[in-house]
Amino acid sequence: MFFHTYQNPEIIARLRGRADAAAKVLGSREYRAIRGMVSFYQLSNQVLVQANFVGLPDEIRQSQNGRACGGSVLGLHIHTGGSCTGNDTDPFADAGSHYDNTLIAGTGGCPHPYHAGDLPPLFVNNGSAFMIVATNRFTVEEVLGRTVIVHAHVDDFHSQPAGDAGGRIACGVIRG
Ligand SMILES: [Cu+2]
Repeated sequence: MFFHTYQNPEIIARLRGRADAAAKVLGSREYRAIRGMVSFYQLSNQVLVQANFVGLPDEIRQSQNGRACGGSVLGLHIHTGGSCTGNDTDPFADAGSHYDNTLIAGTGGCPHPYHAGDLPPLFVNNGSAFMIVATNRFTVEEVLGRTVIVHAHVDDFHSQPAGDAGGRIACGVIRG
């Protein structure tokens, strides 16, 4: 096999092997159908994040001529907290805010979408979604014990502090 210069042989080789960490992601009480796995692979200078989901809400909008538009786009982030627990208004409140490894007590951190834990959203196809991205914003070691959160709406990659992505509908703790 040969690789074009724009392909990364390290990435292809690692995805064949075992992940260094993964989060088993489950929907909240209102979104019981959601099941997903988000896997993390540490490369030499970046981390591959691979997300696989089924059972996601998928709202099909219609074009002006009545044709079906693309499915839902749902915000996906790593949050700082280590527990998928919460309260009546937010089932995953204890996941905390977006993971930002630049925070020093008493100072402001990075704006959204420049938090370490900010990720591309999930593009839903009939309830399922698949996504791989490379990021150098964190190491696998740093995110162990933190949480992956799926949101009810698209992340606008602009609004502060979290992209106006709506409620938290699924959560999983990242484990090695
Ligand atoms: Cu989030």
